[in-house]
Amino acid sequence: MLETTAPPAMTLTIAGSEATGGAGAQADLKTFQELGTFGMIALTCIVSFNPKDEWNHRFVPVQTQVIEDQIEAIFGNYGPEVLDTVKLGMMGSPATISTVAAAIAARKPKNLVLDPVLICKGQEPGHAQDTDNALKAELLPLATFVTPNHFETEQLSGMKVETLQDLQAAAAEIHRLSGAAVLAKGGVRLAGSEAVDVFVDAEGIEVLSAPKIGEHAVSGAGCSLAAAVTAELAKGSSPREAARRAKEFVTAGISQRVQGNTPFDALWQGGLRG
Ligand code: PXL
Repeated sequence: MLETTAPPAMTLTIAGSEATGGAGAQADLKTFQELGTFGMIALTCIVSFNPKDEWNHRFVPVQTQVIEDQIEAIFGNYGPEVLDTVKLGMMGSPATISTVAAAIAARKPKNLVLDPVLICKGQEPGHAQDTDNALKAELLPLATFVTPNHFETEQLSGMKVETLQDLQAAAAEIHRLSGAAVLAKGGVRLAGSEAVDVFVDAEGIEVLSAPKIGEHAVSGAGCSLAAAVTAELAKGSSPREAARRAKEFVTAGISQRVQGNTPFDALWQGGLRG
């Protein structure tokens, strides 16, 4: 007799490719798999770091029709009752944001985790500002969970963040504006020996803290954190529990980071394997 086990929880990321495998959809898919879910990708753009130009990001958008086609294929295969948890990563342009916002609004997944990736090294500031505005106007209202980094927390809250108290106030403001659960990342950007993140939902605020591992940001940490939240929500965790587990996943992954020729190391999603 064939042994049958319960089917895995399903997870989708709508995100960009980062070819070296540190960040983006690659980090998301590895995280989804590592945490025991069945992962899928609808690709929004392709980023290729340029070793001949200080590792700046070469950026190519995927045509909006092709983004729609991928999402149609995915939800055609697994309806919203089966696939109820979606992560949004790098969009890269206002046109992509509008396309994804319409596709998501039509399907209304129960959990929508927004990693509000605002700027990509090498993009023009004007373009980044348009993307920032579109993200705030069109995607933030749909999100049930949002994971801004230090810079994105300042942008979304309109507040300056220099201390843990500032991070708490800004995270609470983003929660107030969006209604979403917020996991605002202090990471290595706040002074002190601890890497501190702030979680806020309707039940209140919680500071998540782990000893810093070095003083440099690690590529893929933000993507993996939001993807781990996504996987845990898909498996049925509460937002608060998902935030705690995601922090553990990322801390372990940073301690097992891999080194290449880029000036930043990459998180290894297998960190909890021991
Ligand atoms: O870490 C943000 C990020 C997200 N998505 C893609 C990226 C990056 C950073 O390089 O390339 C595709």
